[in-house]
Amino acid sequence: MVSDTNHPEPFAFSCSEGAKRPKDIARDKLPEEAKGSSNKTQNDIWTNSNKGSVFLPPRVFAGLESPYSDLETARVVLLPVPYDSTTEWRSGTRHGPQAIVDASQYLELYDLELDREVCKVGIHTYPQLEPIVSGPEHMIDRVYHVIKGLIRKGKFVVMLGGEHSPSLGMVRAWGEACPELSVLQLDAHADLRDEYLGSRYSQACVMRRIFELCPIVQVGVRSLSWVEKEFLMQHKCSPFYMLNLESDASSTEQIVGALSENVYVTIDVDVFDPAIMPAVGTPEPGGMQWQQVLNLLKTIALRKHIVGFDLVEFCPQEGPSSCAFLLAKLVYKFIGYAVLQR
Ligand SMILES: [Mn+2]
Repeated sequence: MVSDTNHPEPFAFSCSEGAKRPKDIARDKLPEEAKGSSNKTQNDIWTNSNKGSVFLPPRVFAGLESPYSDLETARVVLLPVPYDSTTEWRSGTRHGPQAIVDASQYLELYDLELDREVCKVGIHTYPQLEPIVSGPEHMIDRVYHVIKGLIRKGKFVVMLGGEHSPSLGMVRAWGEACPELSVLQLDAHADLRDEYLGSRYSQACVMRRIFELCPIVQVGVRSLSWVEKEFLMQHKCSPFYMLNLESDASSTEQIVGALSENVYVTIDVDVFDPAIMPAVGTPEPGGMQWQQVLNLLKTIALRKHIVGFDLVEFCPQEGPSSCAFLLAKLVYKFIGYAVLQR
């Protein structure tokens, strides 16, 4: 865990040929007892590898190795923020970042759609950011300072939550670095309350605080309070509600048109339909489908400059392991769209 931008290289792999993962290349280097047809489980192999220092447990996104995982040369930095403090119903989003990194070991590094090995842009997995328990505003500040440092290094930063409130730290940092920033929010909920359970920095207030910084475009919303609806009407804002997305084929054009040139994207994974993404703190029926989300992100990445994104509110213990894999794939594909397409 770290709390600032100066950290040692978390892993030092000795093998660096091409875009391969440790499990692709290391088998012939395993100690004899970890090979062969014995009834060794994967855990046994990790244990044996610790003895012989053959390879390390895969705690890096997609199991990437040097040079593709090196901080200095990576275009992309993944920042895991296992913070989960203001969730009101099903907690456990603190386990989200690790579950995504673990599932990412099973990604194919070649992306059929983009016809590229996306990882060759360099994806560095930053050590998990240590939570602060004195309140979400302090955690938001910590995220803000780390992101500022990574922006100075010219990185494309992807935050893996954790709950939604630290997204404010990301937007604050990008708002200072980028003129005319707008924020695209994919979410089942509006998150526009001024205060919730005694805090103005609760995850239920995150988009209200972001709205105070820059324009927001909300997509996939299907649940909000009357007070939030009134707030939207007062400010002459209207989300792209789930109801309209389904019936209006031109909504993608309208969403693109509502965004400024520089776009930050915050994805609350409860925007997906609970049939494919039940592993969230606050599931809402009737959400977006996989291909629908990909098509939207791809179009926006083609037409706008995506500065960074986050993926929040994933609560792995509430669903099958396919959820973690879906999100690992989403992270990988969206990096491809945002970094390779323009
Ligand atoms: Mn939500």
